Amino acid sequence: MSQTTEFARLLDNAARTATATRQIDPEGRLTLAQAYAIQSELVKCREARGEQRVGVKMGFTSRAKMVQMGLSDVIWGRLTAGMQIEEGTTVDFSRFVHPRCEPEIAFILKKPLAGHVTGPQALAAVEAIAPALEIIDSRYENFKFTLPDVIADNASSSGFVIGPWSDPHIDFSNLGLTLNIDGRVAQVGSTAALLGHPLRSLVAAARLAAEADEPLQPGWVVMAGGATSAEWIKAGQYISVDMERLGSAGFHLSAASSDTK
Ligand code: OOG
Ligand code: MG
Repeated sequence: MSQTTEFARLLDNAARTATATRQIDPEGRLTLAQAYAIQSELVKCREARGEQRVGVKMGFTSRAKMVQMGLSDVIWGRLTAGMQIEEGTTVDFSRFVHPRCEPEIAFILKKPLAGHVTGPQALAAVEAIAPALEIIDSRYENFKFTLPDVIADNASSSGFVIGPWSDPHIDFSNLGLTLNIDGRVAQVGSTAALLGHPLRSLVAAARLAAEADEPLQPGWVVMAGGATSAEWIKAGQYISVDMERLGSAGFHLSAASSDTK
């Protein structure tokens, strides 16, 4: 078995069983290309189980996230249907290792997009925008990783929630937002935290998609990245995002592990 396959299976297994694993590259020796090859194979394991590819997520597109995690390269991960959590529903807490949640803005595309594009070109491919939440759940012990580690682990992606879709032809460059836990404000921010304008995150996604030879597809969701630091979330909580002009999105975490022990 190649090392790529070995690491992809290790991480896929950790995600499926919600069990933390050791870092695969604590010294950061793997190249980014090797790390993305592991990610690609990991996502193929999900697809082999029948999960559809539904989009991409961007990581470290805000200073708050770079500072929180100590990494400064913009990265991406692949979203599959099994990660989507319907707005307002309850998720089983036992599916996570040590989840955190962060407020994001999501794009849904109406045209393919790849390569070096301008902001207006990227916008022309957008069908709609929405307030969103991402649940990140690093498969590594103590949520600790190097850049190759987190890339291989599909950029910590675990779940995402999308709120109401809006026309993208409004100025969404600087929309105020809060991340709320049980109705209390936990983080305050703005969409401007995303590279100065969230559209720049989509521009970066188009570039990374071209480099990976995987053009963004019509119907795909692009999660632009956490606009604030992520918050630890616990069983029984209700987590929501409120975004100026675009509205809200939220979900519940089940009270405790609902397995029948
Ligand atoms: C890595 C994923 C980063 C974001 O929005 O910046 C990310 C992590 O923080 O574990 O999802
Ligand atoms: Mg994120």
